[in-house]
Amino acid sequence: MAATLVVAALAVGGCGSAGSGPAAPAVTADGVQRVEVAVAGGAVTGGVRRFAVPLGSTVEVVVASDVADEVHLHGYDRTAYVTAGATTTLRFVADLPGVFDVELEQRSLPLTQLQVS
Ligand SMILES: [Cu+2]
Repeated sequence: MAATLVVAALAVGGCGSAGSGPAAPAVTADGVQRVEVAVAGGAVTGGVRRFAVPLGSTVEVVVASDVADEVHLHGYDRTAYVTAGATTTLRFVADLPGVFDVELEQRSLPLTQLQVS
């Protein structure tokens, strides 16, 4: 659980273009695209990344956070609340193509980007 702090190595934040293209999420046994994000100390552990998910697939964005906030998926306009020290899962069908930001709404903290195509 309490992994090392990789955050500092990854330079300053900002929703940078991740450089090396989108990553592939984990896929569960039942075909769900699973993107996991952890927030600790006001930053996304490992940095903000973009994930490519297939159009029409079921996606779960799993957010673990050390602060309470609202997880907001733009474009689809879906929200899920997370309490401090807990995890929340935002599950939806990716039926709208494009690139969509996920953020901690109250802090305007970018969490990840989903590229649906
Ligand atoms: Cu938002």
